[in-house]
Amino acid sequence: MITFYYGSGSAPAWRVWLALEYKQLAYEFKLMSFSAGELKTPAFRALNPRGKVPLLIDDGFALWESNAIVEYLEEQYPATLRLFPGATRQRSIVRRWVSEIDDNFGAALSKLTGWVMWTPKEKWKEERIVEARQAVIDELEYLGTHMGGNFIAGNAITAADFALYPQVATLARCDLRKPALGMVAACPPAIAAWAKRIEALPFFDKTIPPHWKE
Ligand SMILES: N[C@@H](CCC(=O)N[C@@H](CS)C(=O)NCC(=O)O)C(=O)O
Repeated sequence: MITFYYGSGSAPAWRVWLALEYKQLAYEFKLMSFSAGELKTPAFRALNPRGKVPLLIDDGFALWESNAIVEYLEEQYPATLRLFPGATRQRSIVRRWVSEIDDNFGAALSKLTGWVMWTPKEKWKEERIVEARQAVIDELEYLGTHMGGNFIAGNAITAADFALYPQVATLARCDLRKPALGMVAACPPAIAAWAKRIEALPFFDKTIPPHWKE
């Protein structure tokens, strides 16, 4: 039995949720509260000493780190829909994309969210926000130009799509907090169309972070 520990709004946790749903695996869903300190309790730290989500427990086996979890699900449940399909080279391209997404788009986005989402408005510094915004837009352009087809690594859904989507979705949250950013409007058409493809997946609505629906 799989137990999935999740925190609302966490992009890495969302990527695991998308993978679980895509693979149609049965799991128990544990919604953890960041603000109530549920990830820092001794009981949770006994499961994940880092005190973070996502965390997966599968028949007593505890695993954290979203990318490791998605790869684990792929290998442990080979009869499910594949997220690393094809021959060795195609799979290596998926893994390359996942790394590229985290190291480049993810890094740029985390600067922007740091300056906009997690800095009190009275401490905002316009210069560094403008710089971080441009770095995210540059990465979006890169992704839009180099994606392999209808999806990031080609014409089939792979782990690369689920690695990226929650981070792209976070752009709308940045706009909510600072509408002048216009991050969603700045998405290249190829990325906007790709996001719509992910949002059209039959299980997608279920995975929207619960507090975003409020
Ligand atoms: N590299 C990790 C990142 C996990 C992570 O940073 N999780 C955050 C939420 S996005 C967390 O649980 N933070 C809780 C805390 O630091 O208190 C992964 O991909 O799973």
